[in-house]
Amino acid sequence: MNAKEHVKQVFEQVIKRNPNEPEFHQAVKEVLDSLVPVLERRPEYIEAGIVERIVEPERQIIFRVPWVDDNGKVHVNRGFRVQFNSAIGPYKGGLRFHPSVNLGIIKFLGFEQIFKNSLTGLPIGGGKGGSDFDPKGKSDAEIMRFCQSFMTELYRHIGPDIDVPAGDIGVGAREIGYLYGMYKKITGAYEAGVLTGKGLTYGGSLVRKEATGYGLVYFVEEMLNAKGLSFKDKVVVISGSGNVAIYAAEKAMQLGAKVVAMSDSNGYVYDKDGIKLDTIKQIKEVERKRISEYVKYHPNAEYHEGCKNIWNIKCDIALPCATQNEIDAEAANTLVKNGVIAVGEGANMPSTLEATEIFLNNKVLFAPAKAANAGGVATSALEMSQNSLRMSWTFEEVDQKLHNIMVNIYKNASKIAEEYGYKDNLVVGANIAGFIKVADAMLAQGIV
Ligand code: NDP
Ligand code: 2IT
Repeated sequence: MNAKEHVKQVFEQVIKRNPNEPEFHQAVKEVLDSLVPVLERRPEYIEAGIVERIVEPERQIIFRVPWVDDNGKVHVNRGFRVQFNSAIGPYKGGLRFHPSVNLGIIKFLGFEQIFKNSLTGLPIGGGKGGSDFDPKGKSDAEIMRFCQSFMTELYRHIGPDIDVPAGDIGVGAREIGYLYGMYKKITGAYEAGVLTGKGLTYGGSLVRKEATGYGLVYFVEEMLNAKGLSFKDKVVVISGSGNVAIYAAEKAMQLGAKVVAMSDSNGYVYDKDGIKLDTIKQIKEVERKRISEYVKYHPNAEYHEGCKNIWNIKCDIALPCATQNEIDAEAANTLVKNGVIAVGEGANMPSTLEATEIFLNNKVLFAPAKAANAGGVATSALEMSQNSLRMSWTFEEVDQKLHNIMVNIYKNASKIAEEYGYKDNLVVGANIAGFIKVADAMLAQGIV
């Protein structure tokens, strides 16, 4: 069968079989469209049903998570773990705690994770999980009880050689600590490699906290360097003010850029003299408050309600680091009109399909999420290595490895894009490069 027709049929089946999951459809569409030229060259992938199999999770687990709040009231949330593909390693991917979480969101994230993890060059399969639990406004004790309840079900599905969760939106070092404590208690074994993003006192890796943001900036710097450009003296806008956004800002500033705006889900701050990152860290990492607090410390900065308008700020480099579909066609057109040179996706799928098209058509240097934010999971895999070795590497060692991985991902994605006739299109390059390794492993392992 012809490759185009094959991809079309698989996509129709995905829509039919997974109704009401628009984010999952979107993620699949982008990848499948990129694969046509590979399938034309490699008909054995079609014969072995690789595409039909890769869009179907190996296993999807949905479970009840009951917990009791500080006033004694009972709540019931829903927990998810989608074990998408284990062809090249144990399932690996974060847990997201956010009220918007549903099966379709976890599937889109798990699907993306397959290709991202493959791009790192490390032996990790793709998975994702989470809950519709809202951590905002909850006490530490409530967060702990929720995490413990979540783990009393999740533990039976995970393990250092089976499935290794980590953080994502709403899940950071605090949550990983509570999750790990309960896993250890239930199993009665010190299996440090079952979770990553752990604290440094019990098996965590240096640089994991910084890794996604730093990795994003390393990737974008490489993409800029290839065109004789760099972060130096560039004006940068970063959405979000969570883990990814904060460390993207830190590295961009270290490379000489000026970060002028950051946001949360309520609004954004604009500081034309450059955001003071220590203030953001204090508000977000220590006090867990809203970004609007920033102007109390820096009265010359502006706070604006609503997070979307952050993309109206004129900038050279835009780094969306909050959530999916935060840049739509309108925002993309505004960024282009304002002269944006590069867009680097720190969040997963932050640009809609239309927005991505607009960037590519306007020759904006575009670093797609799967490639550009892979530094987090890559460093998680380095954490797993250190846990297996029962050793820990220095900050410099891990940072150097992370840097090399990001440079390699850039080189592979851009080389493959060019080989297939899509020079400078890193969307196609990343999708193809990520796919081939997984597809070859699936081919070798038979129809399973
Ligand atoms: P955090 O929870 O630390 O921060 C998330 C940030 O994004 C917060 O500022 C949050 O604002 C904002 N945000 C979240 N959801 C929305 C929404 N629906 N609308 C507007 N703003 C929103 O998460 P991370 O920094 O870890 O994750 C950010 C993105 O990066 C996600 O897409 C995640 O999947 C991706 N990612 C994360 C990796 C990691 O290692 N952590 C690795 C690779 C990708 P508020 O506090 O108001 O909710
Ligand atoms: O989207 C992602 O890559 C993550 N949230 C990190 C996953 C991980 O296992 O470190």
